[in-house]
Amino acid sequence: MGKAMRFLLMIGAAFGFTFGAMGVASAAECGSGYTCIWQNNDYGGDYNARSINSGDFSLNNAASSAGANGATCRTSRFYDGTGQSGSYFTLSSAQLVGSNYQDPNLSNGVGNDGAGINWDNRVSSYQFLNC
Ligand SMILES: [Ca+2]
Ligand SMILES: [Ca+2]
Repeated sequence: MGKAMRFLLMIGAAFGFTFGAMGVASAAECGSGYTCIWQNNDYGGDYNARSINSGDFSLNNAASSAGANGATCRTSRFYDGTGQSGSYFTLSSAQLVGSNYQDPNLSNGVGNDGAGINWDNRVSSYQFLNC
């Protein structure tokens, strides 16, 4: 196991414990291979994580924060419409890219392709890309 991976696991364990103790879902809970959305800002409230190639989130038009952690796919795309339709924004995998992989407040823009756009309570579906 590399030094960087050990560090990430340490950080993940630390955050998991801290936020777990407070009863609040944390970004660290977007596990390896998942793409994730949360009902509230700062990764709070109801949580929906998916690991299959594409589909609809059960938390529909309610997400206020998001994260991506693809295990073999470098990016995750989040769509306004169901069935991967309409406009979208893209986040990178936390473990494969390590930057631009989460956003605590979708209302003020998200990702590079969603910059400056209000994405609050709009996400309906997702797709893993660059696999
Ligand atoms: Ca919301
Ligand atoms: Ca929508």
